[in-house]
Amino acid sequence: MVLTKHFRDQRPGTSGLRKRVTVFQQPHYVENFIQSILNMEPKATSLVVGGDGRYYNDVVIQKILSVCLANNISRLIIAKDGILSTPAASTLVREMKTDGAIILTASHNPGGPKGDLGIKYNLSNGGPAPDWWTEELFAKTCEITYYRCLVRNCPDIDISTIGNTSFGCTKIDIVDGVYNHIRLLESIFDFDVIRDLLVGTNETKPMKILVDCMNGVMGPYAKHLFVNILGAPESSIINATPLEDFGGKHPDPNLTYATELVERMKADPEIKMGAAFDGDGDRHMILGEGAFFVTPGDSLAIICANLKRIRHYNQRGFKGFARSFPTSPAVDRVAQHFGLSCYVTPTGWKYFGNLLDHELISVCGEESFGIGSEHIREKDGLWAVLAWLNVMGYFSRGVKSMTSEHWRQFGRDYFCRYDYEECDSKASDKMMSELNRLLAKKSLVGKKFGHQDRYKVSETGDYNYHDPVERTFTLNHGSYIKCVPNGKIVFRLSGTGSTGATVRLYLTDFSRDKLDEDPQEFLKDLLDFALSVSKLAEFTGRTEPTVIT
Ligand code: G16
Repeated sequence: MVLTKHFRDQRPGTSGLRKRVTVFQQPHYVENFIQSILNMEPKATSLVVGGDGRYYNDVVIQKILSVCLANNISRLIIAKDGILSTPAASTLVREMKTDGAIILTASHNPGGPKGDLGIKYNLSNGGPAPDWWTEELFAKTCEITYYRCLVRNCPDIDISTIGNTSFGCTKIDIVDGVYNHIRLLESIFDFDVIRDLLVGTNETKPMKILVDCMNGVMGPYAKHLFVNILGAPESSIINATPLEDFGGKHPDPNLTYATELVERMKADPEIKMGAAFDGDGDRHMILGEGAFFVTPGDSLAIICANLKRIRHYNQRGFKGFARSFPTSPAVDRVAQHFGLSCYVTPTGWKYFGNLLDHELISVCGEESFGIGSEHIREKDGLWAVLAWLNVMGYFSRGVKSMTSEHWRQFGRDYFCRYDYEECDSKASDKMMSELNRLLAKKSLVGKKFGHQDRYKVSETGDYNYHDPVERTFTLNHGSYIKCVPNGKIVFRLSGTGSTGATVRLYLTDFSRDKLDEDPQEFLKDLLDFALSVSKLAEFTGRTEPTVIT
């Protein structure tokens, strides 16, 4: 038993505790947090442990094992070398029926000694712990006075070889996380259809794809799936070696950071589909010929519109869909078309858990490049890419043609997100509270703006969510301005950054017949209005965003 003092900054954000590596390097910091998790789950007897392989993961994993062993957890399932994608962790929890998982990931945030690290806890359904749980966890981190761990100088547990071992009364399974997850995906999709697409048949030539693993956890998964199983050439996979610092890159699959993929697709029109994953493999980006960009909102809608072409959903049927509040409503139109419900949740995958567990929805997604389904309780980059390939194989169509066809049928939802990263926290908080005061007064309602008064403000406020399963309310999940006919502006502060504040500004609009406009041009009037109402430049000093997606 080690006596300790509490840290005041261990409140989890949108997706677990994310901080600079240097914060986790403080003595007792990791052990306090892990002991607090175990104090939250005193009956837990079995856990999955793994992470995205970033810098300092190896040290943290040994600390986690030490605390878990000293707390007599009876079964630990650990990924070989500690490297496990977040969707594979969710798969293992569900298949091995463990009480939960401790997942080391800061997802798309940069890694390395000066980068970020994260720890999150998933419950026995395989999904991220909900708000009430993380709030109680935070309270436990504030009360902690001691933790248990193995004696100092105890040698590290060898996690480099697959197999079973034991330590005291704890059974330890070192597993290959790739295998279980891909086997699960094989039970959902028609791999023969995808193989024919990628390898070609007597009548069709092979379709060239390029998959960018961004030096994150996905390299081994992508090689095994696309090359060994589905027959694509090895050259289809790039940046496939997991690196502690992601090769100095930002492992975020968007047009700004997946530059190699974008450049190579622009240079080679023979590459018909591009995909990129983030550091822990739950996010993905889809590109078509010439680096044609599919917004995540469209990707979600197109997959949902074509679920009947995917074996699992065709056989079992599908119940409903869900999206986060800032995500474009493209999927709502698909739900309406099928006569199904589309739930709108706050930002963060944890809000989909109840809807999936109670079989209210089959597929859900967020604008931040995350889509997933009922098969696990995390977003799943591989699942999304396979869904596209399966449907493309079914129709023998490319990404661009499928997207254009979707717009012709449903109309086009234009979407842009502007991120202003590492702003001054106090200034950003002030901007948001002034904005919320203004929006609560409703004084903007009725105001016209834009070219030829294109928009009229119809509603303003801060988004509150009513969970239909738990019947609880969670408040203040995005300051919004809705406009007729179809415009929407949302501001919120990120809950995953590690320094300063990231202001996110989301813009959406819809057109039934203008299908080929430049999104930034189409949304320019909304952007100008959002910037003037929020006084963003005045408060933060920022005149340009750091990332536009
Ligand atoms: C961001 C995204 C959310 C996402 C969250 C966690 O949160 O906006 O949609 O759920 O990251 O995603 P991941 O686990 O891939 O990091 P925030 O609060 O930074 O906007």
